[in-house]
Amino acid sequence: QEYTLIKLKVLDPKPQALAHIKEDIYLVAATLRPETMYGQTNCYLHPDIQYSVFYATENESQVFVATARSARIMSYQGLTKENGKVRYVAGLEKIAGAKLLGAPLSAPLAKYERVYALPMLTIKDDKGTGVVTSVPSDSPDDFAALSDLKKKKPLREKYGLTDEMVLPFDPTPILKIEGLGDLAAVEMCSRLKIESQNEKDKLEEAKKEVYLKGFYDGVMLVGKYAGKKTADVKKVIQDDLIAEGLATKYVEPEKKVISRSG
Ligand code: ZZB
Repeated sequence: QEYTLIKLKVLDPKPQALAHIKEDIYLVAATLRPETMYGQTNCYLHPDIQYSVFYATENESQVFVATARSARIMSYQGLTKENGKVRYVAGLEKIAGAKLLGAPLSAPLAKYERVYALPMLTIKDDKGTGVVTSVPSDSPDDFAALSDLKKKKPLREKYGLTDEMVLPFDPTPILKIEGLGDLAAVEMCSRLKIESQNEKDKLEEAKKEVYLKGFYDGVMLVGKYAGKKTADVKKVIQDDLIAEGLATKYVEPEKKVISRSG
């Protein structure tokens, strides 16, 4: 499975644990939906997942944050200096997501200049990079997690987040899906009366519906390719992002499990 690896640059003031690093630092998120990057409102980390901070690119001029598992995979895809080797920033082979929450980020193509790293409790540590970029207009999981944070001040406080990191960010219309409108994930969450990010089954159903329709037949409303179908712009937007150094490719190896659903 080939993903686009979106690079969200960590801005100042950096989280304390990363403040001493001189290279540019990126949270890297794997997605199959590069055309939705216009709708990013934040990035998600799991507070309890351990992330690795490591040198990336051939000349080690950049630092990536992702799970150790995905760092290892990246090292076999030319994303580190030496094939099969991951060089960690000293002392940062493992750092809990919690310590990176509230980090200000620059998200490629997003209308918000500055977004923040926020917690999501349903992130899996064995999929992608464990970093999930958030598009609440078109991803029901993302909308549910953002809504939880907006509704619950104690949840924000628990993770040391200020209101400014959460409240100003609303789902933005970026593509239109017939029958679901221009905020498909919001629409599905409302139809299925989804109240929180923990409603796994309903969210799965919402995701299926939005994916099925949005992946191919959505029509772009914003950006350079407005008016075109999502299926037709996916690849060009990926190419554009890569050409600008804002993304790269990432291939997730097949799981060694025989599964019919894939
Ligand atoms: C942006 C985006 C925009 C996403 C959207 C989805 C949607 P899949 O297709 O099942 O492989 N994701 C990536 N890694 C993780 C993880 N470790 N834990 C939880 N979620 C993760 O799922 C790939 C999508 O799941 C990725 O694409 C990412 O969110 C998330 F409009 O990135 B996506 C209807 C979905 N819409």
